[in-house]
Amino acid sequence: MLIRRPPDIKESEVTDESLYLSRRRFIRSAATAGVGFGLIAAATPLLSCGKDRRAMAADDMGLASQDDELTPYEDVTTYNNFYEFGTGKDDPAKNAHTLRTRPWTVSVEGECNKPGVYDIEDILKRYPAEERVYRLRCVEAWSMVIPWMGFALSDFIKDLEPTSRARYVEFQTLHDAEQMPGQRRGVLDWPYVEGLRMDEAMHPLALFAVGLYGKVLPNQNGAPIRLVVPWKYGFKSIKSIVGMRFVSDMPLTTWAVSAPSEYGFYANVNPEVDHPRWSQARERRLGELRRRPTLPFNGYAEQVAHLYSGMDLRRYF
Ligand SMILES: Nc1nc2c(c(=O)[nH]1)N[C@H]1C(S)=C(S)[C@@H](COP(=O)(O)O)O[C@H]1N2
Ligand SMILES: [Mo]
Repeated sequence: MLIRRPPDIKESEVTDESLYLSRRRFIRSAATAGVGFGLIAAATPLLSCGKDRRAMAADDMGLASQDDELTPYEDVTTYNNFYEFGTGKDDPAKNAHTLRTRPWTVSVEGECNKPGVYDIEDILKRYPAEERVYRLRCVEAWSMVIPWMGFALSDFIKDLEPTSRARYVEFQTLHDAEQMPGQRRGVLDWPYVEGLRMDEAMHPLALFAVGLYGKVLPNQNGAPIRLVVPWKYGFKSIKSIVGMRFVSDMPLTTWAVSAPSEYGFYANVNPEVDHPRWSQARERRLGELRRRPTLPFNGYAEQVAHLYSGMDLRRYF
């Protein structure tokens, strides 16, 4: 198998592993000391030394607002959807230890100039993780605020040089029932597949997450690499990615295939378009009692609404 390094790595750009680790350790200590969002946000410039201007701009846009308290680590890592490990919210935390996250590769195919098989270690070196605090809103009407560690999906995609025929990008989760016992059951068509339109994928808020709370991503949260698309319902944020493909036609995504009347391709968080079986007007932030109103595009309308101007969002839900 051909293992390629990501294109054009300049040695000076490769982040020193110890720097990466020390940045992570710093956030962990801040987080475990029980400090709220304010201090973490204040610490961000320190943590992100050495990152480029593009990433800085994304950071300004990406942070959750001051009203958002971080969801405790315990909740983020024990209340999960990851059907490959069972359909109960506590199943992934109990069962995901069977996933082996090394060695791990992401294979890239389709309409791009740099297809290949990329090793996770090379990816981590080439694209240093920075902290971004994003809300995650599940279609089931609960939400969390998570300090993700990751890098812009657009940085990775640019280096792959998609051709003009690439209109969408498709992502695939590992398909191995031995490591993912939930795949023995036909609850979904395996492997889990998700996709984004190219302009969505290139938006600076779209993140490849490799950690949270300053630590390596726990298996149940999609180790070793997952998508986080904060303005869309959680099911778009596909976990444990092993494949990416640039395509011309809209990908057939797992939930949209499984229940097309309930889950669309776009899946933008929208309080005005209900799920057929429940309202999307409100949400329950984990750890809070009173439900809060759901915000259009999960609160990121200012940054992303223009991507959908002229589209009927009731039809393209
Ligand atoms: N491969 C895969 N990715 C997945 C899922 C899944 O079942 N399998 N569930 C999705 C759903 S419905 C949600 S809400 C988020 C949950 O992410 P979290 O458990 O890290 O909070 O992961 C998404 N990614
Ligand atoms: Mo979800």
